[in-house]
Amino acid sequence: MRKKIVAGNWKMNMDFSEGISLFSEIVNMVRDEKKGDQIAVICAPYIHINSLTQLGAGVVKIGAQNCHQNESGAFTGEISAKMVKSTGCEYVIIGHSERRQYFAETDELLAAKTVIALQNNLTPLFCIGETLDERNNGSYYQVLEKQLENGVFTLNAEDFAKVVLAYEPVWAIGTGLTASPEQAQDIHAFIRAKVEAKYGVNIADDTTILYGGSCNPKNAAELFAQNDIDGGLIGGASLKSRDFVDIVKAFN
Ligand code: 3PY
Repeated sequence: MRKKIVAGNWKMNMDFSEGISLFSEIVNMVRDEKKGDQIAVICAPYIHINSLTQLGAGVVKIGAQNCHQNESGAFTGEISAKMVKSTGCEYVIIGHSERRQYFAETDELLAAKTVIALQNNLTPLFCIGETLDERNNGSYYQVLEKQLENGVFTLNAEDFAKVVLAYEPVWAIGTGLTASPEQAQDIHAFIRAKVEAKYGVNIADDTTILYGGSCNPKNAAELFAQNDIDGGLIGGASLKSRDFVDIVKAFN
């Protein structure tokens, strides 16, 4: 079943007490104000995920922002999918453009992370997106197709059906620029068509595809009203409780 998801990505923000107080505000507001069947998720830094899972009480779900591709071992500073899952967390972002860019994460590595996340019953929020150069030189459809082919289309149909995709144009991340609803819908329809060609119409219809990239309370309703946009992956606006909850409510 296609789901409606609004997932906040706190990135490397919020110390321990700041995280608890922001999250408590979000939970109270979501509990009081949300009307529809949309799912609110906060993808927090690792230090928070266990406490937030307990505080969220299922009203707001928790995700990590990354996991290692190995089950365990001598990887100082890393966290495995199994460890993430053991905190009670349900989601994990894989392939955010900041990880592709600053940590040189390749499609092949991200494919391995997706497999291990699924083996540990985490829902991967798998990100794809083109840079400004790729948008301007017209290669963006090929870039996105390659990210899909090498990152998630290596999965069998049963596993792929558990993945949530997120289209995040790199040129719209942290820049204040947003894809117009038409530009975003065009890409989401393209992604769904690729999923259909690979896995068939039923899986394509059921695939949840989020938009990310400077999504905010002003543009969320118009973006979420597009046929193939099933929610958002929210950066800066997820650091303000009012803004994040207004985006969750943009589906109401
Ligand atoms: C943004 O909107 O800035 C994001 O990167 C969301 O993941």
